[in-house]
Amino acid sequence: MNKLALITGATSGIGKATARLFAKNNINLILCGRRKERLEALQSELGNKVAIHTLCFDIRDRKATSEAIENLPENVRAIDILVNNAGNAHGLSKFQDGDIDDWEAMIDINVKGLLYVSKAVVPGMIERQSGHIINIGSIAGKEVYPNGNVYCASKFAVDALNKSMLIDLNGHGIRVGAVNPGLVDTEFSSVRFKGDQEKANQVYQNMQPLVAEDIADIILFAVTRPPHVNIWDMSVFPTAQAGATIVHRDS
Ligand code: NDP
Ligand code: 8X3
Repeated sequence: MNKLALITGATSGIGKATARLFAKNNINLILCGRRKERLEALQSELGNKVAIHTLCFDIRDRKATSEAIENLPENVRAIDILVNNAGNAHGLSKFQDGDIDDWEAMIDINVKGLLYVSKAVVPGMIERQSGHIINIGSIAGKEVYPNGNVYCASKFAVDALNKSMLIDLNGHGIRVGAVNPGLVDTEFSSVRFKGDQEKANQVYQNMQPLVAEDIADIILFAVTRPPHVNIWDMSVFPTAQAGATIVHRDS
């Protein structure tokens, strides 16, 4: 029988690439995001391969998030794989110059949103004594870099929660693991710089970044290991990167 995966942030970047690759590998999907038209487009694109259910909600909204997941129809309630991917950076400035709205967005989406979704999905996994949770962290959750402050803090929280889930869910047959990417060329930088595409492009200038499909590949690898194998923590850089701020650029 096909497995069923719920992917947050499926409308773009890593989440979207993962949805496409999972569909190719016969994994049924619950696709989440705020942009309804993108969810519908992905449903039309992939719906001839696997069963697709879409959920349109803002992950910052605790009630909307739990209601969306808890009210899933009976045939899509047994979630085998949860990919906690939705997230973004908002701004890149010194701590003292930070915008509190940006700070709140990052904590609400990257940390609290991940918690709301997990809280709704985990009870079913415990009941079935089976499941696999993939948390998308970041090199920013391993290393603090200049001006990264609250984004880094949010991803350090993801790292801590990845460890906590592993420990607390131990004995319930549930696998937990994080994928922590370095530079991946998605809409991430465009969101971070509030639509300033020139600034966003500079992040990946004169170097070859990862693409979303590289991360999707790794996620698929993790979830297709035999049931006794749990890949707990993976960090992934483009070859030109050697740390959060160490990037070799051809000039
Ligand atoms: P994108 O901006 O391309 O995708 C972000 C996704 O998150 C979108 O699908 C978006 O959907 C969703 N999202 C954002 N805010 C909300 C919200 N309030 N409610 C629901 N969904 C939301 O970026 P990436 O694909 O790069 O990012 C995916 C993950 O990877 C993030 O957790 C990010 O921190 C992490 N990451 C990215 C790296 C990179 O260099 N790109 C490196 C390391 C980690 P919608 O707007 O439709 O709601
Ligand atoms: C995204 C990568 O280096 O901008 O998490 O923090 S970075």
